[in-house]
Amino acid sequence: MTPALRIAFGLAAVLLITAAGAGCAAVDPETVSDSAKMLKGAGTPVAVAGETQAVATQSADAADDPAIWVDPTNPARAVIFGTDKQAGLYSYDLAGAITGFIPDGRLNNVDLRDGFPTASGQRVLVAASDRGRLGAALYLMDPATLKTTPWGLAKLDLAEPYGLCMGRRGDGFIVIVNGTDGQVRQIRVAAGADGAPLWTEERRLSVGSQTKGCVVDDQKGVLYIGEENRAIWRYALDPASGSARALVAAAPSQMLKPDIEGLTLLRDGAKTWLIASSQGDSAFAVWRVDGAAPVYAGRFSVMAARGVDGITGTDGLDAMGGAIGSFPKGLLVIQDDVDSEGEALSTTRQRQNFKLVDWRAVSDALGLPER
Ligand SMILES: [Ca+2]
Ligand SMILES: [Ca+2]
Ligand SMILES: [Ca+2]
Repeated sequence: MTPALRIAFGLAAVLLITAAGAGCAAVDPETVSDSAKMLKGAGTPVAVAGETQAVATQSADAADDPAIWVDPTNPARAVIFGTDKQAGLYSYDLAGAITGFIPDGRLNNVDLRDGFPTASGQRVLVAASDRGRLGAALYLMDPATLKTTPWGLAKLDLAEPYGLCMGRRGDGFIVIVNGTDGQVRQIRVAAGADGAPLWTEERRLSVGSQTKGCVVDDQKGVLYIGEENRAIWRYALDPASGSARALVAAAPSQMLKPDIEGLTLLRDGAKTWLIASSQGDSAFAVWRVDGAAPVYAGRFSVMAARGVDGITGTDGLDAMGGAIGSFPKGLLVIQDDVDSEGEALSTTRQRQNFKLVDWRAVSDALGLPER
């Protein structure tokens, strides 16, 4: 929801209360669908491959952002994390079944990095933006057992933590959290001698207005941030670069209809693709970003198939290239605003979940180069 829309809903609520007198409930913006009454998206059609079980919170904006982990030594072992922004952190298997839930409150965006050193050995560091406790909620997943445990909170001076992404720079595990006021905090996280998390702030940025989606290209040392109503920006991950940035794409535009929501990267051999949720028309814009400057490659939308409904109004998404379970070239996991009853096209939001999409279907639909 944009600040302008928040104000509009606030005014609408005031008018309703004025007209109806005391006792009329205010409109909660989280109960208003992000699908904008769209039955399907405006991009090149791609068939959905599967879906997760719905999150438990119903009739509200709930499911928000996923993150994929795959065992580097066995692509059949994978975990999909997904937030319920009213309730906590889910984990799913590749069939979409819930394998765990940590009831940890208002977690919005989630990301992870492998190989995090602790006294007990390497763990997967998982972080989620926490709008209730105001910071980055931290978790450790044991890659041997696939069990995830809460590990503490990196408290941040953000008015409302919103987007979150993670990166690696040298030995450093970097967590970036941005806020609804466009403020960004970049911290470096490590395990202290006592086993508790230690974090130090590396940089703070002001993007301009409400920000959310972000993603880090560890290989190139690049941080992409989406300013919901205006643009996708590219910063260097190195904090010495300060606030220097370059424009990737502006909005509203042919490519992006606000809100600009989730951002993710997919590595396919030597190629790296940046994928952005164009929430305003339920599409996903794709750029090739391994060269000197981003090269736009097209837009897709995800349609119903195999008894699974299509995707509209996406908040967060994640993608990973290479073999993952039954997906030989890569997998996208994408939040769906309306997990429709009976799988029919619908804009009536009762529950939300995450959809699975085969990267081959996207690559074929957009005619992306094989090599
Ligand atoms: Ca939403
Ligand atoms: Ca749907
Ligand atoms: Ca469904």
